[in-house]
Amino acid sequence: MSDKTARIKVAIQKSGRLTEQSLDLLQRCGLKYTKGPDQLIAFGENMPVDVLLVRDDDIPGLVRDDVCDLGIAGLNIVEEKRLHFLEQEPVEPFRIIRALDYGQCRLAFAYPDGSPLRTVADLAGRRIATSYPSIVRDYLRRQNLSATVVEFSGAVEIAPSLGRADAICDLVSTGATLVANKLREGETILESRAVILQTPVEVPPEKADWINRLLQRVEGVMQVRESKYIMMHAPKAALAKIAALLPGSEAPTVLPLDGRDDLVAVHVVCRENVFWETLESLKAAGATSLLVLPVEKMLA
Ligand code: PRT
Ligand code: ZN
Repeated sequence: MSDKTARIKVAIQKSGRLTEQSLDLLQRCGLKYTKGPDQLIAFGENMPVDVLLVRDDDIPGLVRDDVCDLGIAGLNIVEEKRLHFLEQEPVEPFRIIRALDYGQCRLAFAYPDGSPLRTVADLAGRRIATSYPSIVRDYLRRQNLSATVVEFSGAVEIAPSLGRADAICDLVSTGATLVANKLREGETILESRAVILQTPVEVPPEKADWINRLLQRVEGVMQVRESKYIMMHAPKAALAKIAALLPGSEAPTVLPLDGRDDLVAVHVVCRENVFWETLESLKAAGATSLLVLPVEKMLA
């Protein structure tokens, strides 16, 4: 097999809300890259991994067609395309293998202020503007509702004021866009975040090996983001109580302290964020010299 086919291709968004965090994730997985002259491909220098920079809408198709082995896109786009591809051919077009910790938003209905429409049940026979026609149709079908889906490729929120729709179904994060357009948020039909997709096609072993390594590193990066290393001094008598207060931790390392029979040093990795309240409870339980450190890398 030529070196070219053995390289893993990962599609990510070229320029948009997910770009920076997707590139950051790959860098944290150890990837160093140089961008090609057209800025469409970033070539991995130290791993057999190249990154294709494309519009997010193209990512599910590139992974389905096995042009790319992996892709990172919002679940909203991924689910929309998945339903669309399934309408064409009843085989799963790709595998969604990992939810990531960025790109959070929700796909929700919204109704114009002052409109008699209040819930999904009121949408029977009405027009709904959306950029997610397959997801909305699928939802209406499952709710046994018949309504007209009007497809908009952008600026969905202005459809009601243009007289093009009675309600919309669009992505919301803070809700400010809805408020600015005099719309009231209704039911959420999809909770979304960035996800990793994998080609449905079986990959050769040398490629599979690198894909697994990359995914294991993603796992490590995700865990590290939440994890903290905590160090403290604790009275031996309070060890059990202190251990019980540590959020999401494994068995702590307990070390003797020179010249002290009553005190020990406790070191522990917590796989959850450590809040001030936790530190205060630890202190109240007798812990002293508390130190919380970020974790740089982790490999389970
Ligand atoms: O050019 P390309 O096609 O690649 O980019 P795009 O314009 O289609 O996508 P982009 O960059 O806007 O968003 C990429 C992905 O980010 C989306 O597919 C979602 O998975 C995720 N995401 C997270 C969001 C939002 N939050 C979000 N708030 N995508 C869009 N919005 C929009 C929403 O459509 C609405 O217009 O922001 C507005 C609402 O925001 P709030 O904060 O006012 O509620
Ligand atoms: Zn897009």
